[in-house]
Amino acid sequence: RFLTSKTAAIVGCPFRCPRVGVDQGPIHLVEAGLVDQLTELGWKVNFDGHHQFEEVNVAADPPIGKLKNPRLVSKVTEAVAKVVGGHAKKGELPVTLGGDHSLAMGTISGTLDAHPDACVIWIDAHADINTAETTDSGNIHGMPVSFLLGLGSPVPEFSWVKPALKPERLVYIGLRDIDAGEKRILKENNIKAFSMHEVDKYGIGRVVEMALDHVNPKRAYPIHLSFDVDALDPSVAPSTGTPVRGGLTFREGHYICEAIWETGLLVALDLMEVNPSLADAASVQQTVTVGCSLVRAALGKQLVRREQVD
Ligand code: 6HN
Ligand code: MN
Ligand code: MN
Ligand code: MN
Repeated sequence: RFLTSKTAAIVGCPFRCPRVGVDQGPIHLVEAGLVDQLTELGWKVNFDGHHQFEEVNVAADPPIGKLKNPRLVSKVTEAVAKVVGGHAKKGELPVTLGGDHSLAMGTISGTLDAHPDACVIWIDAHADINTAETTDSGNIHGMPVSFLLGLGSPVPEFSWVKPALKPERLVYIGLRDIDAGEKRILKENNIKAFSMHEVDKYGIGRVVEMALDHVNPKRAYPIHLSFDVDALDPSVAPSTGTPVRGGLTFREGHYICEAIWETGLLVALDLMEVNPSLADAASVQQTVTVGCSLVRAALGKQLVRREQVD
């Protein structure tokens, strides 16, 4: 409804932090044939090579407070915001492949620039909502949501990030590893989260429905889906930086993507934290294959339905 044509713009972001350097995740996803797979689904696919990031000298980027590589992350995510926002304004569907989940600071900023009333559905084992004050690790991939909401004391390096996301337009599914400070932030800001406990209790079908009812009660707002592959169980997606056991099954992950596609409201997709350097070849292939499959599901791969079988 919000897209002007069936065009998907692949934004490959080979970027990872704190380990500075190239992250092969997005490159593997494209090499596995993602562009052809989406073309087969009827999309015009716009992909002109992976995003080239400006180099920031590590020596010139010491921590600010606890934040690691702040200047690099800020520059990269600001560039991504412009690219994603540009595609979204043209009525295309940006599909960002990562890479570090800090990238979502950029992708969601870009989406909200083009679609100010968009809501965010964040699929993750983690809440990624630490502030500069609450973070233990100093890794900015654990913090993008707080920047988007404007929580915590402002970090001047990130002054380009507008606090454009409202807490009631955000919902989580898949959580199971939340820091104490994050728990407090979720509570204080009344942010809705469906952890694995709720997935077990209600089933994924009800959970997705409740999540949509919360964040998008009239099914009127555009949807940004940010999917961290570590939401899936490590037996399903092993090649990722911070795996946590007890995650979503293969089908639960796909169901989320399919159900969001069915709303007709998807305007942006992130597939994040695919990290091939962290595992053996078979695990990498498994994770990359699942990643491509999730993107296809979110972009409308039709399943054979009961009513079509009967
Ligand atoms: N991710 N809460 C931890 C931290 O370092 O702040 C883990 C964050 C993981 C982030 O997986 O995108
Ligand atoms: Mn990361
Ligand atoms: Mn994440
Ligand atoms: Mn995560």
